Amino acid sequence: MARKGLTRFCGVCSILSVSLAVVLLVAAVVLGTDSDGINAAVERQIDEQVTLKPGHATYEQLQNPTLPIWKDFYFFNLTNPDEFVEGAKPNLTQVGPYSYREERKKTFLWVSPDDSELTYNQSKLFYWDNATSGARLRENDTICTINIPLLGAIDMVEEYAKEHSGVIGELAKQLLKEIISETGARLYVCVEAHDLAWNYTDAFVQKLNRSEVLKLSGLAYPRCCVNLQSNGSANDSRPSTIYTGVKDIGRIGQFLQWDGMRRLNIWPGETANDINGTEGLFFRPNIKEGEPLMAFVDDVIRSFDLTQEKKVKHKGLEAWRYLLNSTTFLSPLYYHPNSRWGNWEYDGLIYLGVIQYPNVPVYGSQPHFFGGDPILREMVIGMNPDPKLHTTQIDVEVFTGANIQFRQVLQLNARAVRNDDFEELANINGTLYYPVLYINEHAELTESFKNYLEGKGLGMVMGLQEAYWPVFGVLLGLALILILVSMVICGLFIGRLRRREQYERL
Ligand SMILES: *[C@@H]1O[C@H](CO)[C@@H](O)[C@H](O)[C@H]1NC(C)=O
Ligand SMILES: *[C@@H]1O[C@H](CO)[C@@H](O)[C@H](O)[C@H]1NC(C)=O
Ligand SMILES: *[C@@H]1O[C@H](CO)[C@@H](O)[C@H](O)[C@H]1NC(C)=O
Ligand SMILES: *[C@@H]1O[C@H](CO)[C@@H](O)[C@H](O)[C@H]1NC(C)=O
Ligand SMILES: *[C@@H]1O[C@H](CO)[C@@H](O)[C@H](O)[C@H]1NC(C)=O
Ligand SMILES: *[C@@H]1O[C@H](CO)[C@@H](O)[C@H](O)[C@H]1NC(C)=O
Ligand SMILES: *[C@@H]1O[C@H](CO)[C@@H](O)[C@H](O)[C@H]1NC(C)=O
Ligand SMILES: *[C@@H]1O[C@H](CO)[C@@H](O)[C@H](O)[C@H]1NC(C)=O
Ligand SMILES: *[C@@H]1O[C@H](CO)[C@@H](O)[C@H](O)[C@H]1NC(C)=O
Ligand SMILES: *[C@@H]1O[C@H](CO)[C@@H](O)[C@H](O)[C@H]1NC(C)=O
Ligand SMILES: *[C@@H]1O[C@H](CO)[C@@H](O)[C@H](O)[C@H]1NC(C)=O
Ligand SMILES: CC(=O)N[C@H]1CO[C@H](CO)[C@@H](O)[C@@H]1O
Repeated sequence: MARKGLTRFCGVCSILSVSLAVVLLVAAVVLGTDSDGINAAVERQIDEQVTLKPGHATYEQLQNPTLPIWKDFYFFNLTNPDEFVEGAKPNLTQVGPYSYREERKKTFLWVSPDDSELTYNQSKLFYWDNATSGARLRENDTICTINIPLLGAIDMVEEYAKEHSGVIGELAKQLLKEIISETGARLYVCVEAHDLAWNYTDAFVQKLNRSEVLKLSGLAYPRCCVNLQSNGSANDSRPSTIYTGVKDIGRIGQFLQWDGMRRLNIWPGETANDINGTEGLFFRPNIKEGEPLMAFVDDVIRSFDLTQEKKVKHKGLEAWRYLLNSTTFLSPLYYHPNSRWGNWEYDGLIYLGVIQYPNVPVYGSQPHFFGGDPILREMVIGMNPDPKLHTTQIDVEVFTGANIQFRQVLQLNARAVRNDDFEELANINGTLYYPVLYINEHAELTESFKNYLEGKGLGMVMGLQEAYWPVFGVLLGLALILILVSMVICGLFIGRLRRREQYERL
């Protein structure tokens, strides 16, 4: 009787341990072969965590970003203005960074009833930061550069004269010449660094703005001042609407409406007027290898294609590095898809005249014409392109899609064309793309932003990912041990039974 009980106990025991081992084995095999399934489960968890809802990191970051952002200005100071006026190549010396801390604040105005769209307005303010500016640089340093409003006014009057041939056109030119000589405008201006970056005026600009005659002919300058950059989002204060990711996580952060517009109406090509991509501070989560992204850059009022380059690591966080699509700066004369953005002659530029108000002949490029036609660098003295400094790169954290570090660079150039009617432009050698300044808007991952992301669920996700293979190993090991143990126990037991049976038979 006791023997029977013992046999049954042992049988149950080994059946149990074998089935547990089988379960563990199956779990390990599932984990090993169906890592996609497991990853999908983790991804769903992340998707849910990053939607723009109160309490989520993305929501808080959108409203009030804690990753510190700076906008740095590097000016190309004209050191030989008198020779330049006489026809010499401009000799430019880079001075900078003149560094401003950016404060981007959004006021959330409305959420759609199904939580899928969020409407806000935004203010972007900039504050001088002595600590991150170059040593001994001050906002009141004198910077000399080409006279952009003069180039704009001459362009405008020439355009006008083409449309009104004969006396009227000639009169307009004559009037502009009088204003130039009356106000003492020259081919270059020297102004304070702060003012050149944000807001400056002079007698010439004011006269253009106030002249009654110019006003009558529609040629008046519609502003009191020259604003290369705006402090306070003058043009970005009407509401914008973005997707929250609740319905379609793939579109999280993408614009439905920007600054009150669903489409732009400033670019010549249809698709150029689409507002595609996010504002660039975050993208969709779980980005795959090779996946392209788009960002809408409000400073230049257009979208850019971003191309994935490689994985990088910052403070232990993995990120995909994105670069501007290599076609971005190709001349539309040779790369036709770019003609939707207007026209430019040389590789390395983009036309930005349409975003200035009024249209002035301003072109964007990478700093020091990096990657551009060498002709551009030879037009002036002082260009030293460097891929380590002069390209745009955006590092997007692989799980959450948060932009954790970036460098967004843009140089502004004014086009001057030789014009024998105006003595100021009579000594220009053909067409000159004159670099005025370049801007580096940048952020570096801080320890506190990293901790913030980890506290908001990224830590758990990374833990899951890191625990994955160890857990697989432990499961497999346990299963093997259990099988081994039950084999040994049963072996021993069966052996003893046999011996006992043999003994009893004797
Ligand atoms: C810029 O160049 C002018 C001469 O053209 C000079 O007077 C001025 O000090 C320079 N500014 C800086 C910041 O070096
Ligand atoms: C340009 O200016 C720099 C600094 O003022 C000077 O060292 C250099 O010789 C100049 N180059 C030319 C070609 O004039
Ligand atoms: C931008 O505007 C704010 C508020 O009016 C002001 O405090 C700040 O100094 C301005 N920044 C610049 C660069 O002028
Ligand atoms: C600005 O920063 C420099 C160091 O870059 C420092 O020597 C200087 O005292 C600071 N000036 C002010 C006004 O804070
Ligand atoms: C420039 O500003 C500093 C203070 O930031 C001041 O000490 C200096 O006198 C100013 N220079 C001029 C030429 O106004
Ligand atoms: C620029 O400065 C002028 C004063 O010179 C001021 O009247 C104007 O409001 C300023 N414009 C902006 C956009 O800050
Ligand atoms: C001159 O500038 C002011 C302020 O920037 C603007 O309101 C006004 O309309 C301009 N004048 C003309 C004739 O465009
Ligand atoms: C955003 O909208 C609110 C409420 O309508 C308003 O008080 C605030 O001034 C607006 N902010 C900007 C930057 O336009
Ligand atoms: C850009 O946005 C427009 C309008 O939302 C859309 O029709 C178009 O497909 C988008 N283009 C790309 C490349 O995503
Ligand atoms: C650049 O973008 C265009 C679409 O605008 C796309 O067709 C092309 O494949 C992209 N090139 C690279 C290198 O990403
Ligand atoms: C004018 O431009 C031509 C090329 O377009 C160049 O060969 C020549 O050296 C330039 N002259 C001056 C004075 O810069
Ligand atoms: C592109 C764009 O919307 N520009 C606007 C900037 O603001 C001025 C004045 O409000 C408008 O006239 C422009 O259309």
